[in-house]
Amino acid sequence: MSDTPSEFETRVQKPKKSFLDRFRPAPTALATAAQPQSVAARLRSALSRSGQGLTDLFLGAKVIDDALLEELESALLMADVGVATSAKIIQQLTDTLDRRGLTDVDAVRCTLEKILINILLVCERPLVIKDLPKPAVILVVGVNGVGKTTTIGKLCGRLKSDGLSLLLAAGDTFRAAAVEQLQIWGQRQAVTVVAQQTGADSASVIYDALQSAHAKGVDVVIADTAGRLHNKSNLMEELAKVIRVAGKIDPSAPHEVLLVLDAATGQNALSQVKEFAAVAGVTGIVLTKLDGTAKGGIIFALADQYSLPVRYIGVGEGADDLQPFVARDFVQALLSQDNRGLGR
Ligand SMILES: Nc1nc2c(ncn2[C@@H]2O[C@H](COP(=O)(O)OP(=O)(O)O)[C@@H](O)[C@H]2O)c(=O)[nH]1
Ligand SMILES: [Mg+2]
Repeated sequence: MSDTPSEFETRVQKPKKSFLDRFRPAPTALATAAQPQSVAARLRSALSRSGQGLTDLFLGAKVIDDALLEELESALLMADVGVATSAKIIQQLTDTLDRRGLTDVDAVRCTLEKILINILLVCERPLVIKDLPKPAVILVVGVNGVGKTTTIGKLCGRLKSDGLSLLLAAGDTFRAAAVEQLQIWGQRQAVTVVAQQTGADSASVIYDALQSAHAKGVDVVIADTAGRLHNKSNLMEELAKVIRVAGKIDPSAPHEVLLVLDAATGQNALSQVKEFAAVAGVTGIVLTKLDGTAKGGIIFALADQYSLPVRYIGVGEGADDLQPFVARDFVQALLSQDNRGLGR
């Protein structure tokens, strides 16, 4: 999709200061910071950009006609649901309308909600650590800047509050700043970080971390990796090596390969899934930055094409801004009419 705002997008532009800004914790906020909003409200405000086209549509609509369906399709495309998946949604909606002869805007909105939830239900498979061997080895992969290290920091907070002991592996050995960034999160969450000097072999850092975790009886090891460009084959080979080396300590490791995707990437996220799945056998997705984009609809295309579990969604930079993915909550937040009122 083009980045130039269309007439439709201009019409639904957000106010300058988003509602979210008032509630998002400062980047330095710790997991213990008071939460002024419920989880549902935070999700609603995070998804407001992606869903605003849809909610505006229904608020303004009086009758169900082809024009409304066309506008709906544009709104889905604008939110980056993608051509094929948008067409499927519209088809399912028109089939239901024809069958049930719906003329009421609210009933149509309800039907749309059900269709959207149904698409996403296949992704609602949370990460359950207790079902994994001990230590559970989670390898976090994805291209540069998508939020891997931040997600690891946030995940530490969640898993620690579940009573699990953790160890982090600073597998992004490309940049000194990457190791430091993970160490800062480790300090905040009081979790040990296994690291080596910049330029060291990433596989060897992860090997050390796994040995240490076995020796100490740690529940979970989370390994960070460098932001591999999915079209750079040497970097992908290095990732394959990390996986082979982890398997020397525990043949079943890694038990979870989390692919982090930036929601704002749009349709490019689909090719990232394809490339990383081929090399690393992705078992789960974390979709980040849903708070800062109007492209949250990419999750429908992901669900439709790959059916991979979406383990978590990222809705901000703070320690509390990681939530397990729940299809109904997500769709309701996306379609919530509160967005409009709250955003003004
Ligand atoms: N708004 C927002 N920013 C995020 C989110 N997740 C990560 N970030 C930011 O994205 C930037 C890159 O994150 P980082 O974890 O370093 O990415 P990495 O290169 O994949 O490890 C940082 O400025 C993070 O604070 C999110 O869910 N929402
Ligand atoms: Mg990083």
